[in-house]
Amino acid sequence: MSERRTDTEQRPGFELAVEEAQPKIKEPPLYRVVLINDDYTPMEFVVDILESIFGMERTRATQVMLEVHTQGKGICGVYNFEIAETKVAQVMGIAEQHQHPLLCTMEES
Ligand code: TYC
Repeated sequence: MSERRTDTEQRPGFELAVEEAQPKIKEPPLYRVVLINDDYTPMEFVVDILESIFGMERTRATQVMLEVHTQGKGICGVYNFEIAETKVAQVMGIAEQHQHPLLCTMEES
């Protein structure tokens, strides 16, 4: 009985082309933590927040606060979901304790 072979099996010159599968996992998304301007929260309070929660030097914290003040919003940092969410909660918690209307949000980057 003759042996049956197809082009894609055993004949010389008909090797199978092997394509590597794409990895099925994606990098986790990152989130910008954003401060929103308002007319009531003291500038000094915002600078303190940027230093204590976002680890900024005073000069950088002042720049970012002024950017928020003049542009309406500004980025405090970019983090994974859990860290961004924690920072937003910390900012909102401290603002609430001091009865300032400061708003902080996160957006996918
Ligand atoms: N606009 C505020 C003021 O004039 C200062 C301020 C800056 C408030 C940044 C909120 O996210 C903010 N006192």
